[in-house]
Amino acid sequence: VGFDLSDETSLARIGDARAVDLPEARPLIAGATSGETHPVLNPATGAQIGAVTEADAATIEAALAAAAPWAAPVSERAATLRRAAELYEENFGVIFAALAREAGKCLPDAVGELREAVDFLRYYAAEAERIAPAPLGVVSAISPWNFPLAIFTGQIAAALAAGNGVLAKPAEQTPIIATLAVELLHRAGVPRAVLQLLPGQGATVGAALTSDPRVAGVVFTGSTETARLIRSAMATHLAPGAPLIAETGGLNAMIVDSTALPEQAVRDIVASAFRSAGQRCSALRCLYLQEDIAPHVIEMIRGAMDELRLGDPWDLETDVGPVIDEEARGPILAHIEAARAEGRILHELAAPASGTFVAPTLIRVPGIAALGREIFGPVLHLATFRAEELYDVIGAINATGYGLTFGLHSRIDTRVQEVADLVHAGNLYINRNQIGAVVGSQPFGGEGLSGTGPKAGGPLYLPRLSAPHPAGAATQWTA
Ligand code: TXE
Repeated sequence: VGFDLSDETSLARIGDARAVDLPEARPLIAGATSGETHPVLNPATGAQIGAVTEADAATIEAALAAAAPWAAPVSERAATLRRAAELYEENFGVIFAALAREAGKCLPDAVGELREAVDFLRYYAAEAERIAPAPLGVVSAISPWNFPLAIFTGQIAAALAAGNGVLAKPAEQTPIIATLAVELLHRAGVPRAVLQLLPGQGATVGAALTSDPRVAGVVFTGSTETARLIRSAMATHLAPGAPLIAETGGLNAMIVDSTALPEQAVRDIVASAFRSAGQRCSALRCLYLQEDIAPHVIEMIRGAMDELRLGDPWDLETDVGPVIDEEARGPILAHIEAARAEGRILHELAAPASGTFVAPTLIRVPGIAALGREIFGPVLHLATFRAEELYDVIGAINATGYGLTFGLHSRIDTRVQEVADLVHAGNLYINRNQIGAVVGSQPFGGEGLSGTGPKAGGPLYLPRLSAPHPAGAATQWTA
């Protein structure tokens, strides 16, 4: 990737991007558009940073009527996606500016997100060349605001690599980043009828794109509740067997036993729970500490939390930016206040007065069952266990019904093996940072309430978005 936060030239170019103009967010379709225009706000300041024109019913119909699979041969599709990856890299300044201003992303998180986006483009290009998939038809891609570039691009890149047409519906909160990305994909050579962008509300635009019989499949990342709505809309309106790939929330745990290396564990705990202000589906929500090491490790967590800097996402010193909006912040603050009323706060920082910040907070809980649901912010819950309670802890983690990420810090090999076998989770992190995934080498996705699979950035993803090969054509799979 053509930038580096330790390199002077990159830093100068990033500095120049502070005041760069962002495009106006709007439908990008193969036809005329119309719709209402609304302001877009910066979560760190509340200031208006731009505007979005949301797709109305006529625009959605025009996009559905124009939508077409990508007829180009697989080599051309792959080359176009690789060209898009280059354009993403060349335009890092404006991309970082949009991620900071519209999504409140700190620079190191923005760098990680751009890397993941270009990895998805290149990975699915290579996968398409490897398996030569045939398209399903036109696919709807419904994405969230927490990775408004990486998840948005990953969904689209996979569907396009398989030769599908794509109707992309970005989250309400992040239409500008989506507009930037689709402009770059069009500039790389993806035809306008093949990739169309429809910004707007989930209940209107999202619902329309998941309940039209012209749609052959849906890729979705967001809440478990919305995934349920989409599944039932698809069952009523789409062809039988139309695939839904859903990646939803998690209630992620980590177990740290008394043989763990405390420095390493604490570094991983704090990064997983608080980076991106806890707004990652992979983030650690409930930490189980073995009782005999708990006082010492809690002290170390407090110290590491005190090192976190909250503030302007554009400032290189900042570790924790705001949460996405007031609607997201309200329930997180209410959850913290309920814990405070019960005297369960173990540590908390101070948040900047303006913007939608939530101070990183450590809360004592009896166990993961006390969380009930995903708290999508910088809040870490902590429980302790005695050696003989390990199986009860694993049972409680599995009983949440989610199964996205799970971390374990232990130096007993047999325990690592046993716990890894027993815990239901799509992604395991053993003695390492419980953050995200690596496209192509550690594909990402969960089980149970956390999603349908297949894992993003893994070899089963493209086949799910492709027409089944005719019988006997399995030889198209090459190693
Ligand atoms: O999600 P929604 P929200 C979790 C997290 C968060 C909660 C709510 O716990 O607090 O979900 O977030 C579109 N038909 N995650 O409200 O509503 C919507 O417009 C079709 C975890 O942002 O699910 C947006 O584009 N589409 C997560 C997308 O769905 C609909 C990331 C996601 O929004 C729709 C985000 C409908 N009826 C939230 N209603 C993760 N897995 O990382 C909404 N949408």
